[in-house]
Amino acid sequence: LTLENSLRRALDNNEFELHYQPLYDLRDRSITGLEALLRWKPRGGEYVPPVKFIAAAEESGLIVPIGEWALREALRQGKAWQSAGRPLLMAVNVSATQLARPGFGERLRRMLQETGIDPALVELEVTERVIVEGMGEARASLDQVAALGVGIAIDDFGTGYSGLAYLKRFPIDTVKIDQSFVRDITVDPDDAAIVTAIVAMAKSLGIDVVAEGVETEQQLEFLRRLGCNRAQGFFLSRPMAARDIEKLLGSPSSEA
Ligand code: G
Ligand code: G
Ligand code: MN
Ligand code: NA
Repeated sequence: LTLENSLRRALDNNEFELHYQPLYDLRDRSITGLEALLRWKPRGGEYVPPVKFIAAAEESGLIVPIGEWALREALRQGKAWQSAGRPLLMAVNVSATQLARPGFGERLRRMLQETGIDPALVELEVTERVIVEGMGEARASLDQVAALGVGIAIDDFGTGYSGLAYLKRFPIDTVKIDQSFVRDITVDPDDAAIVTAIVAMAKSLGIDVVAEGVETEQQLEFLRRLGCNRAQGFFLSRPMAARDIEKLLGSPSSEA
């Protein structure tokens, strides 16, 4: 069986799941949102991480139905938590191929309506590739996403060689600093300088900043001192299944 055929079958057999990684406000270490991350669990097998199948899904075009399943499932879960008194930001990765497909904005509008989630609780994560190649349909899709009241985040920020002018030409709400800049931030002055510059620039443009890949307390403290107030990473929390997120959050009434 080719990988493409396996993925096709996985979709038919409902073998995809979403895990969720919490996003934190570093000032009080509260959870402000979640990033939905696709997982494939073949029947009777182990989880297959996205690095093993996203490329094949992109090449075959299967990323479109798989990504659409993931988006709908994330919105459904986000609405369930919204209704349970846990209105958290739900961040969903969307590939360039998905956005370039005509009708993306309309399908998103319908999913918002069907699930009933507050659009202000939804953010789509796109890479700079979307911007670089973002003439035509992808650009139109991003404008429609913004018009629906859904946020747009630039994922892996700083790795895309796309220049910076687009930050004011596109409706960008958030940049997510790529984990490659965070890894050595406490020991590499260049990385610290890059992160400092990103934070300052984003602040002056009114754009939110999230640092990715925080794996140590030292990195976290360093980021906080640089003025980066939001982060995610294994040190704070790993991606986990929905029921484990619920355990982590506890019941909203128990905190009142
Ligand atoms: O979970 P992990 O860090 O292994 O994810 C690896 C990559 O897979 C990330 O770059 C992420 O953007 C991508 N990815 C994860 N979930 C989804 C999804 O639901 N849709 C799309 N298009 N990409 C995803
Ligand atoms: O490209 P994107 O940012 O969407 O990818 C997110 C991926 O990063 C997920 O697969 C997630 O598992 C992974 N990730 C999240 N936190 C950390 C971390 O602290 N360290 C490392 N190495 N990977 C992380
Ligand atoms: Mn992401
Ligand atoms: Na990223």
